[in-house]
Amino acid sequence: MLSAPSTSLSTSELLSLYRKMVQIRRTEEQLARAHQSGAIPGACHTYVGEEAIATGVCANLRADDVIFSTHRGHGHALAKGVTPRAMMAELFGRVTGVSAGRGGSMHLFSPEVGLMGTSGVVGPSILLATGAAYTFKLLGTDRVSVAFFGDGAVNNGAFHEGVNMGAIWDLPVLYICENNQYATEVPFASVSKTTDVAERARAYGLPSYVVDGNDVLAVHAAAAEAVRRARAGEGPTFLECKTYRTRSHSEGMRDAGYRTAEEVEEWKNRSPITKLREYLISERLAPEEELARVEAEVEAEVDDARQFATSSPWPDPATVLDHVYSA
Ligand SMILES: Cc1ncc(C[n+]2csc(CCOP(=O)(O)OP(=O)(O)O)c2C)c(N)n1
Ligand SMILES: [Mg+2]
Repeated sequence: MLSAPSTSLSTSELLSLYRKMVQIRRTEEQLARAHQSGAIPGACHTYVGEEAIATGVCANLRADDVIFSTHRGHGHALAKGVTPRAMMAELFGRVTGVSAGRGGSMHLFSPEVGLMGTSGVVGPSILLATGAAYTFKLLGTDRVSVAFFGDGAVNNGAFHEGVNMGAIWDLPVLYICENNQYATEVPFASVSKTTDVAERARAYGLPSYVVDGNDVLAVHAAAAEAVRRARAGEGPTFLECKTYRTRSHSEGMRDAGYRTAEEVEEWKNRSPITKLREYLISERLAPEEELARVEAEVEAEVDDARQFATSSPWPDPATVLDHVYSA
């Protein structure tokens, strides 16, 4: 497993990773509460516990690089530069949302910042990111494309077609598998004889690594090298980030019968946010007061986003056929 025992990042870069993970966590805590109160329609899959992956990967990307996300995409969107205001307003169905209130949680699109979409369909992010990387290569640019996907996507044909194609054409793409060990209620170990997805990917002939997905510094370091390779025309990299979601599969769903309370508790204690916080304090990279200040600023930002979302107008019913290609 790749780890990052020491880091070359500056204090301000480290604080920015911390701020982003806290922003994702606080935003989703608000979203979960709003969903429970009935204020958010549709599904809401939170990324709580997995924040280090989107944060560590996207911190290495430029605005003109693109990411293709999943049904669990709030963290990806925020990490790529969507604001809490635009994201929250979208989940509340308001016209100020990132998709003008028409998409919700699983249809967040913001090409301006390189978010090419969250998606309710498991698997295609792998193919879409491969296609975008092919475009970048044909155009002769040094732009990079990223596919985020879960362990549930790796028995889907898209995985094998996409990863193989990325490898044979040396495309500038990162395959980021967020292995949280369950696909809804199905343990990965029950649908795969090999527990390391990276081992399968390696068979396609691309550099493939297992990374501690709860360690933002390990993810950041692995992604930095993968992005460097991609920009230099050296081809794709596969990173399997081992992690765990600590809330139910989707808000409002039962979370019993397929995993134990002890297991969930154990992983809560491995929160990537706590891990970085303790590291920053113990290495004397940031005093406790500074971290508390960041947390307070994020709290205020997310409160403001919630206010903004709930006070924004609904889409005008007269515009219901806008953006519909065939009516
Ligand atoms: C093609 C397809 N098959 C099945 C589903 C139903 N489905 C929704 S989420 C999910 C599990 C996904 O698990 P994983 O990819 O590991 O992501 P996680 O939810 O763990 O983040 C499934 C099977 C779907 N949305 N799309
Ligand atoms: Mg999973």
